[in-house]
Amino acid sequence: MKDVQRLLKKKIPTPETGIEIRKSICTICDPRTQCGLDLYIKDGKIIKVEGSEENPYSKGTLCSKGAATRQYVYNEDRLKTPLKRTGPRGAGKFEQISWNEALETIAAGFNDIKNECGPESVAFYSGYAKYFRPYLKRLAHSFGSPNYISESSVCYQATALSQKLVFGRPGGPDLANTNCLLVWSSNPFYTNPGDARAILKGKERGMKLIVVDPRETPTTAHADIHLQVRPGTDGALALSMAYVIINEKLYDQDFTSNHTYGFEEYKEYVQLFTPEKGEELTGAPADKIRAAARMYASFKPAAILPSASSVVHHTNGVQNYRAIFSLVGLTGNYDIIGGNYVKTPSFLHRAAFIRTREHEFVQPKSWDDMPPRIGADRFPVWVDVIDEEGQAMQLPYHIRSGEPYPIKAVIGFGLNYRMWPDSKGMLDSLNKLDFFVNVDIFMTETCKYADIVLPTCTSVELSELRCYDLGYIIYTQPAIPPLYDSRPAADIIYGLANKLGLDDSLFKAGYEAGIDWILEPSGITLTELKKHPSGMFTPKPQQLPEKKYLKTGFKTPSGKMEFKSKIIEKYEGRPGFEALPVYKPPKFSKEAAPELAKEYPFILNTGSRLPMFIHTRTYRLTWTSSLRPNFPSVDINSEDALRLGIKQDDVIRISTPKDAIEVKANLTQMIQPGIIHMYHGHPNADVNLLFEGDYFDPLSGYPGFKAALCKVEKVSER
Ligand SMILES: Nc1nc2c(c(=O)[nH]1)N[C@H]1C(S)=C(S)[C@@H](COP(=O)(O)OP(=O)(O)OC[C@H]3O[C@@H](n4cnc5c(=O)[nH]c(N)nc54)[C@H](O)[C@@H]3O)O[C@H]1N2
Ligand SMILES: Nc1nc2c(c(=O)[nH]1)N[C@H]1C(S)=C(S)[C@@H](COP(=O)(O)OP(=O)(O)OC[C@H]3O[C@@H](n4cnc5c(=O)[nH]c(N)nc54)[C@H](O)[C@@H]3O)O[C@H]1N2
Ligand SMILES: [Mo]
Repeated sequence: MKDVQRLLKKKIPTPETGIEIRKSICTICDPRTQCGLDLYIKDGKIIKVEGSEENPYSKGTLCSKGAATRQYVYNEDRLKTPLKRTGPRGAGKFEQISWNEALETIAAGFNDIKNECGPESVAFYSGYAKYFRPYLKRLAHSFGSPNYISESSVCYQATALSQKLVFGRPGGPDLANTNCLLVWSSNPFYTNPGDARAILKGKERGMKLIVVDPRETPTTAHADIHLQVRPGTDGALALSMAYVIINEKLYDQDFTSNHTYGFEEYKEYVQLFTPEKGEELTGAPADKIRAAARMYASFKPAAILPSASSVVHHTNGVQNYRAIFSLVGLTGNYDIIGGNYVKTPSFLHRAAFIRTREHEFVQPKSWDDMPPRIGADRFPVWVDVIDEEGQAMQLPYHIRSGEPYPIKAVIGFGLNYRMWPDSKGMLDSLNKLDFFVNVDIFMTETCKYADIVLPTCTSVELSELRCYDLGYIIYTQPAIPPLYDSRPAADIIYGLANKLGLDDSLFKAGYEAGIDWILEPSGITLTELKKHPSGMFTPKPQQLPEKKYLKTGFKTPSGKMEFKSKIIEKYEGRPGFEALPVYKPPKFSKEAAPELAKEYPFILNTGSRLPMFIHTRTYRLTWTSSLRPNFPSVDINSEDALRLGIKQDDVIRISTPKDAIEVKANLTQMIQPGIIHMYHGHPNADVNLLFEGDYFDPLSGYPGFKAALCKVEKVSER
């Protein structure tokens, strides 16, 4: 074989082979991972993908999803051109149209609605993708609509809400410096490789690890103590740990005396939760509760790693998380190195230790100058605490009721109706709209119901700004041009701003000028960033002192850390609005609904992540789906399966009072007997059909995805 051919076969980048390496980031997972990519390009095509050694976060590693980048980018489901619906909604009949026609039709439709009903009648939605959100939110507000909403209304925001109620400013776990990590309902070995690496490193230096999880997972396998609770009982566990910490005088008395509000009432309430009571309520043994409380309170500094989803996907989620975060204050671990340390986000919730004007960019108008956001009437605490967005879970109700004003049009960037509880109800609501536009990379089921569908492209086909918590910043360059006639989401947003005729100087200045404007206070420019295709460390990282509250106080109504919430106090009397972090079992549980539990004896827990899937995104990739060939399936404990005569891959029916689905059984020891677990979002077996749309937490509006009741019957042998 000739030399060049051999080099070509091995995909070696040289001038002779014409193969070159371009840098990018993988955003199939979003937003905390963003692993660096080395893309081998030949004749404008990606022929090979590797993790980039230069990226200080991922250091050359990639997970199964990132390794399948080529299947994601070159997928046959990719949308190729803008489309206009010609058949009935859902039929998938479209005709190709030009970008100009598409954007003009959308702009004319939105402006008509604005003139007839007001700008608030158009909602701007983002699915799980993140990079374009600042521009989308500005578009909504600049248009005059308060209704920028996103998937974060079922992810992260309620965790933030709980922390903000307690501390004002959320503090993330300082994984690199902690001596005791309490992982409360997360499984980073499947969901966040960076955190998993930090846990392994921590273990090497002797860090203690406590994990609260109803299942056995790779994370619990590393734990010194695994507290295996029943789903949704986390509040009781936290209060029980507080009982031990307070009564054994392991708490930080200086902090509780000088910097907190409501400690005496909290202390009194906690007395109801002896470890024995804790065991009865949660299923975790009293001795382990005692041991965990002592360990967390004694090994300093200690940090809590929360989840964006598991604890808040409950009808009592915010109260449970308030009880959990109260432990951080109780033990004096708030805003210290190695504890839950407060970092100011620079861009898209990540802290690169630079000052930016992101907030001014995304919030060009004050909320007071716009009509109330979606969900404002039902979720006043959300409006008081969450600055970012409306409560997207209320979108279907708002569309159906037309109250307090009609919603006539929605433009979704990655809208997937199966994300909502009562997914069928969500689809019915979308079908009531006058005008529905969806932007996606792929022709999804939801796109089939849209009036106009716009094709966008993947991270390797565009330029985006990202920050990493380790003080690193990158502005990516396209490794290949956008495929077919697709466009980066930001281009679509800027194009639409233009066609809508918005009088907005930052939109008129263009995408890159906007980013430079955002970055200006940091002194970093895009010109500089472009010289570093793999990104760069922040030249002069901002110093962040510990205990910033000593100078500024807490950003809460009392100016202190609040065991008792003054914000919730305003609404006391409404069911679920108790100022103390009061524990209640999930609304549909044996404890709270014993009659229902007789007919529906299993706990239904959904959406625990699998390493190869990310919501609905990677089902279509051959490599990732081959790692889980019997998918979709539902997890059932082997003992329960034996009792019900169910074998691996038999078809079983899961029913709730709302609906039923049929799906293959996956026998496992990972979950406890009496619990059924199912992944969400699969078109062939959509578990979100089984949830009532109003099965939610009254404080946050989050659905009780992690604990409802169901029954299980065998349908057929495999
Ligand atoms: N591979 C992959 N990674 C992902 C995602 C993905 O889809 N795939 N999604 C991303 C997103 S959007 C999110 S929000 C994060 C979620 O990230 P994680 O929170 O780390 O992941 P989950 O698997 O949702 O939940 C973690 C654990 O919570 C446990 N759990 C379930 N119910 C309860 C409960 O009531 N109490 C307690 N204490 N634990 C409970 C589950 O058993 C599970 O092991 O992952 C992100 N990363
Ligand atoms: N039962 C149950 N339901 C759940 C959960 C659960 O645990 N249980 N978890 C909830 C949580 S925490 C989350 S975060 C949500 C996630 O739910 P979704 O937001 O629905 O998540 P995805 O399927 O990742 O993304 C939606 C769409 O965005 C498209 N997309 C990807 N990248 C881009 C892009 O750059 N631009 C555009 N325009 N589109 C893009 C994808 O192709 C996909 O069609 O699901 C929630 N739903
Ligand atoms: Mo999420």
